[in-house]
Parts: sequence; structure tokens; C-alpha cells
Amino acid sequence: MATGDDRRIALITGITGQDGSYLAEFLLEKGYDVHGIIRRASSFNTARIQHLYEDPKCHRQGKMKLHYGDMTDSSSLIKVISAIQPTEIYNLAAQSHVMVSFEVSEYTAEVDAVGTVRILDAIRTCGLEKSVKFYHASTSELYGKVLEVPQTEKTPFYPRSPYACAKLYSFWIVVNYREAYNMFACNGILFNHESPRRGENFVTRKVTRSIAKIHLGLQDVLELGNLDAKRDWGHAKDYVEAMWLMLQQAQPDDYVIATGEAHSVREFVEVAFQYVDRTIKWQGEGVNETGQDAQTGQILVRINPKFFRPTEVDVLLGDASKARNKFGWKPTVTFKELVKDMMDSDLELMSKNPNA
Ligand code: NDP
Ligand code: GDR
Repeated sequence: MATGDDRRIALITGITGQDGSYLAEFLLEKGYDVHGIIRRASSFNTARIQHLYEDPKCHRQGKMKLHYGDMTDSSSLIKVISAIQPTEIYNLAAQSHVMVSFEVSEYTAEVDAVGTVRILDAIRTCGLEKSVKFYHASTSELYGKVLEVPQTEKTPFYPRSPYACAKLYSFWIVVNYREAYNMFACNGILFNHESPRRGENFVTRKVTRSIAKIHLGLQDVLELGNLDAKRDWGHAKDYVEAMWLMLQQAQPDDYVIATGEAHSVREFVEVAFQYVDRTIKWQGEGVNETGQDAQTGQILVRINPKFFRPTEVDVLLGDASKARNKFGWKPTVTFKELVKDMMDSDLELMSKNPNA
């Protein structure tokens, strides 16, 4: 382990998630000692970082260590921070599903809002507030109801879900602790970012998994909710670099990270079907709309009202000029390349393991 001023010790909450796994890889590559907080679960929840855990360079030589903890349990956060004395903390842990947050609203607030102040206070309890650099996973969901397009760091917030309301609290508590205690604390206002490691119930992954299954004859129809929502979709690998870059600046600040391009769910579906040589023809309207195979007429996409949200976010489109001007960040993966990456991965996964 490095010592003195050269210490590079990162703690990642949410290391088992999509972003946590890419960030762990990125930081290990940069020579950091990486620590992650994992939750106790009744079955293994470390699939996304298993390859690192098994890599002798990482786990067995002590470059990566996992600790049990939970964002709802202050004492576990204090114990881990006190034991490892991190130089950088990346707070990615969250109940991150917007639709699910309508079902488990109180828990979402516990983890996503109160959890953030718990970890900020844990840093202070350990006396590290002057030395540690803190990244918080903020979100474009804060913009919610569209007041301005594209959205920048100056666009007013109007959250539209229990998830976004919880993340609104965590955004401001990070700003408040930065101002009150002079902490190096940043909010990354990240727009949607996807990858083959995206959770299966987010729309992009649901689409690429289902289309891979339809292509292989394992599934007939893909059921979706609102096809008209527009999102600014980037690749998670690009976005974890931005997290790190924020913490390497002279001053802490908040930054939008986005591609600057928005596409509808409908377009995502069309491009993903095109990848397996099927063209979709849309018929009907609203909940009666279907997506049919242009050649055979077979219904491949059906609308199911159960996937509509009580309040929807119609258009998210970010302007990441501030990050580009300040530290040169820009996305490297285009929309079509993102769809291709996810389709290739799910086609391979489903052909090897049809029950996945
Ligand atoms: P994931 O849902 O893939 O990962 C969430 C992580 O948080 C998992 O490791 C999960 O653990 C962990 N977690 C959940 N609840 C708790 C808890 N109570 N205590 C400790 N850990 C917990 O999310 P992403 O990787 O996609 O996103 C990372 C962060 O960025 C989240 O905060 C999300 O809200 C935010 N964000 C994501 C965007 C995106 O497009 N991906 C865009 C903007 C913000 P387990 O594996 O055990 O479930
Ligand atoms: P989002 O991602 O809510 O933007 O939050 P999600 O992929 O869940 O939804 C995107 C849009 O697609 C519409 N949609 C569907 N969504 C899901 N999940 N399932 C469906 O069947 C479906 N049909 C249509 C949704 O209504 C929505 O408009 C993600 C998460 O990663 C958050 O944690 C993060 O903060 C934001 O991105 C930025």
C-alpha cells in the first residue's frame, strides 16, 4: 500500500453496480488501492466485479478489498472509513431505479438522501474532511419536468419521482458540506449511461436482452411502457472517467456529464432491431400501439400500461460544455456504438445461456 502524500486509496460505495464495476477497473489501472462496500445478500451479488476479485494482481495482492456495509448503517460506514483512511470516496450506492422508487419511496430516501449525509458525517467523524476528496453520484433526473433544453448546471431542478426527490436532497447536502466545512465534495450530474453491465430492468438493457432472445427464438414479444421518452444515453465507461477527473481538479465543483444527443425509447428499439436485420413498423396509438416486423407483420413490441410511471420525465438532453472546458472530458462512444456493444454482449450471453 502506498504511503505519505502519494497514497491513492479509493473507497467506492456501490462497487457491485454498473458504474462501480467500471470505476474499480479504471482506478486499479491507475494504481489505486480500491476498497468497496458490499451489502450482505442471500446469494452472491458480486458478478460484475468477480473478474477483479479473482485477478491475482487485484484481490490477492491486496489492491482490491471488499467490506460489508450499508448506506442505512452509519456505524459500518464509520468503521470502513476509519480503517482504510481513503484519499478519495466515490459515493455511487443507491436504490437507483426510478419506477421502483414509487414502490419503495421511504427506503429510497433512506439510502439515496439520508445515506449521503451519513457518509459525509462519517468522513467528519473520522477527521478526514480536510483531506478526503468526495464524489457524489448526482443525476439528470433532478431536471425532471422540462424547463429548459439542453440542461446545464444552471438549469433549475424539478424532480418527478421519489428517487429524484431523494437525489435532490443529496445534491444540496453535498453543496452544503462543501461550503460549511470546506470539503472537497463534487456532484457529478450524470445523464443516462448504459453498457452490457446495465441492470436488466432499465429500458436499454431490457430492450437488448429481449431482442437478443427474440432473434434466437427464445422470446416472442417485448413489452414496454412510454416509447416517447427521450434520453441522452452515453457509455458508462466514458462516464466513470469523468468522475475521477472531477476529483483531480484544483477546486471542487458540480458538473453535467452528457453526450449532447437525445434519442427516444422508440429509436433505441428501432436501432437495436435493425442490428439483427429486422425493421419495425409502428401501428396504432397510445397503449394500443404495436411494433410489427415490417416484412412478416409479426408483433414484436407491445405496450403494457404497467410500465408507465405516475409522473414521467419527457426529455433529458445535457450540455457538458463546463466539463469539456474545465478538464477536456468528452464522450467517445456514439449512440449506435452503444447499441451495438449491448446487442453483441446480449446475443453472446443468450446464445451461451438461454436462461440468463
Ligand atoms: P446500480 O443500480 O447498477 O448500482 C447501485 C449500487 O448501489 C449497487 O452496488 C448496489 O448494491 C448498491 N446499493 C444499493 N442500495 C444500497 C445500500 N442500502 N447500501 C449499500 N449499497 C447499496 O446503479 P449504477 O451503477 O447505474 O449507478 C451508480 C450511481 O449513479 C447510483 O447512485 C445512480 O443513482 C447514479 N446515477 C446513475 C446513472 C445511470 O445512468 N447509470 C445516471 C445518473 C446517476 P447491490 O449490487 O447489492 O444491489
Ligand atoms: P431512467 O432509466 O428512469 O431514465 O433512470 P430507465 O431506463 O428506467 O427509463 C428510461 C425511460 O424509458 C421509459 N420506459 C421504460 N423504462 C423501463 N425501465 N422499463 C420499461 O419497460 C420502459 N418502457 C419505457 C421510462 O418511462 C423512461 O422514460 C436512469 C437510472 O439509471 C437512474 O438511476 C439515473 O439517475 C437516470 O437514469 C439518469
